[in-house]
Amino acid sequence: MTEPRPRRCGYIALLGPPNAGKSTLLNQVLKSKLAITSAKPQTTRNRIVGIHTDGTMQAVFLDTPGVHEAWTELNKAMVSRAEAAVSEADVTCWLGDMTAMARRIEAGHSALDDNDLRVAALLKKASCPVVFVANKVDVVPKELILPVIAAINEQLTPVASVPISALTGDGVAALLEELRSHLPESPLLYPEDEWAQVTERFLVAEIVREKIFHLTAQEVPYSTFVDVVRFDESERETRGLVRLYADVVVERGSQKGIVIGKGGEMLKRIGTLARKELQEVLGCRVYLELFVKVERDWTRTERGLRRVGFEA
Ligand SMILES: Nc1nc2c(ncn2[C@@H]2O[C@H](COP(=O)(O)OP(=O)(O)OP(=O)(O)O)[C@@H](O)[C@H]2O)c(=O)[nH]1
Ligand SMILES: [Mg+2]
Repeated sequence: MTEPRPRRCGYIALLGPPNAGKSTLLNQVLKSKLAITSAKPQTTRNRIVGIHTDGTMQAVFLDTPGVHEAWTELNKAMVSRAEAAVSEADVTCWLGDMTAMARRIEAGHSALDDNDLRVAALLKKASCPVVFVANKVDVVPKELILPVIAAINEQLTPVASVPISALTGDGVAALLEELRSHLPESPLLYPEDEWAQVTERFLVAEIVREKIFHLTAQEVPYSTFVDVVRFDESERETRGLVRLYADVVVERGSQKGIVIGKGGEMLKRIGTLARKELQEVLGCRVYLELFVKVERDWTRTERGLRRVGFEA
């Protein structure tokens, strides 16, 4: 009989430009949806903790907002969240969006754009090892992977480069094995069965926000936050029903009109999609009431930022 391998435990930051697939990777590792995702950049706003535990490791993943040039107070706070996660991590995954990188190479440009260079600059200052994760290889010609890895190596020397598809799960087992080798041997950091560190209230707000990301355009998703004002579980045991009341807060009157839509149609679509998913996530029937409100320029005020969980 072979000796069991000692358990290694630690923190892993997922860092990268917006849209690289950080949240998709987190969900793939956890085999459930913890972090919301969308085809639009800057979907994730907060640091989200997801825990993968098996017989050989406990990997505490820190999903972070995409690193980008930040103008508003909200965006600056998002980028500092990402930086802070790296400073806590035992190892950082630098996620590259291979579709974007391959496109740039094919057009004769450098594989890395300004956001990739921002990630590189941040990682050069960090002391933890970096694993480069070449994501989205399901849709990228194989011959473009090596030139991208070469361009990454010009910036810094990762301890490894691992091609994966966060969407299909290809390469994710190999990535976990690589990450394990950079974690210290240690007792568990969290109980064996704990897989996330978010409240149901946060999940509800995020799922509604995700539908807004999917259904509205331009600046609207970026100007929206969701505040669950009442989470009524009094009938959860008896009738298998949770009643949820949430404010959808936007910055301007015109945005309120868009989120509500003609005859309330848009808000209805958002509500229906969110409710369906919430019933799965909460494992019971859900009554969901959404109310749209305006808080002028909340992305630019200290008070607004505190409302979305950022201490100014
Ligand atoms: N084809 C393909 N698409 C992917 C893969 N991983 C992620 N995506 C898609 O890329 C988009 C962005 O994914 P997210 O996981 O939201 O990206 P993110 O890095 O968390 O983005 P931000 O939170 O905005 O920083 C979504 O449309 C995903 O479905 C992949 O491996 N292959
Ligand atoms: Mg994300």
